Amino acid sequence: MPIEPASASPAPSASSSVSGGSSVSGGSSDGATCSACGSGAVGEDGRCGDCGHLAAGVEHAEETLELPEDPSGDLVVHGAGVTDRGHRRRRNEDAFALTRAVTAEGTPVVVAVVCDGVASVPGGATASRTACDVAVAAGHEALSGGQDLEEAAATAADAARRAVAALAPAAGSSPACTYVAAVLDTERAVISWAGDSRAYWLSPARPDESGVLTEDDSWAAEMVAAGIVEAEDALSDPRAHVITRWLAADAPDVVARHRGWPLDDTGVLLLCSDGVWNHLPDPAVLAALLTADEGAEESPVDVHAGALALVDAALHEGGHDNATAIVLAVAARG
Ligand SMILES: [Mn+2]
Ligand SMILES: [Zn+2]
Repeated sequence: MPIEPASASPAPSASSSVSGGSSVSGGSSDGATCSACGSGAVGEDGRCGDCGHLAAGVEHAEETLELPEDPSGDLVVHGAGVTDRGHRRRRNEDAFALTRAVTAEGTPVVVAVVCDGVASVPGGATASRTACDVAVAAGHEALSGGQDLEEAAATAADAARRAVAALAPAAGSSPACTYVAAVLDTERAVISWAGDSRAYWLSPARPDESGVLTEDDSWAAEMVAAGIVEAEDALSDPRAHVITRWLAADAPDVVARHRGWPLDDTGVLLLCSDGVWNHLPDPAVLAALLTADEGAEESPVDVHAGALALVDAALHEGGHDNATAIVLAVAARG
């Protein structure tokens, strides 16, 4: 079993915690044994027939989620995630998880993770799938055990780090991935990251209030932050997208960074891999791709259509990389 904590406690099945359903295609692990429950067979759709767990390397997958009845609040969270292999890469080494958890006090919480497997070493798809599964399992356990959002976010990121590090063979290169996660209730989110997958705050009604919540762990971002290179020059440098932090056995300084963010009902939290933001780095452009949900007046945007639109826009721009987006909208309960 390559997955350290998940072998003892299977990751919560995404399909059991979604209300809007899910779909997936092009699984490359058809016929394999499920890495989460250890007994089910992975079907043509990339999912375990027993527990619903999503295998690594799935070409295209979608999930939707709505936060369950919140006894204390008048806000609700709608979420949707989409990942796609893109047009140029042989397989999808991105992965995502979108799940619902409950705190010790009974408050519903969303735990969402996007990881991007590093393509230059083998095992990127396994690294990203492992990090997502282990992070949500550890995050759920931490929340039900009494940890607050900040503590649970740190617990999840650290569990993911250790699990990906444990994938490393005795000799040779270590499977690696980036990590960006959000642990949120209807009032605030804690964002965690290592690498260049990003979190954005998007305001469809006021696009100029949209912005990036994470700082890339990349050559370009570090050169600009240090005042060594101008932003325009940094991004055209061949080293621009070399990441400076990641999850792996051989990663330097792999403690994820964390940032708190207050939520209100006017905006949307986006988690995405660089396959989306490389094509569409401008937060206002991303916000403009989200559309109002005509059918559900309680959500500021149609989260499923929004996640699909973001990934489709990246594919339309060339789709050079795997592309993944999770859209989380907080809304006043209707
Ligand atoms: Mn990528
Ligand atoms: Zn299974």
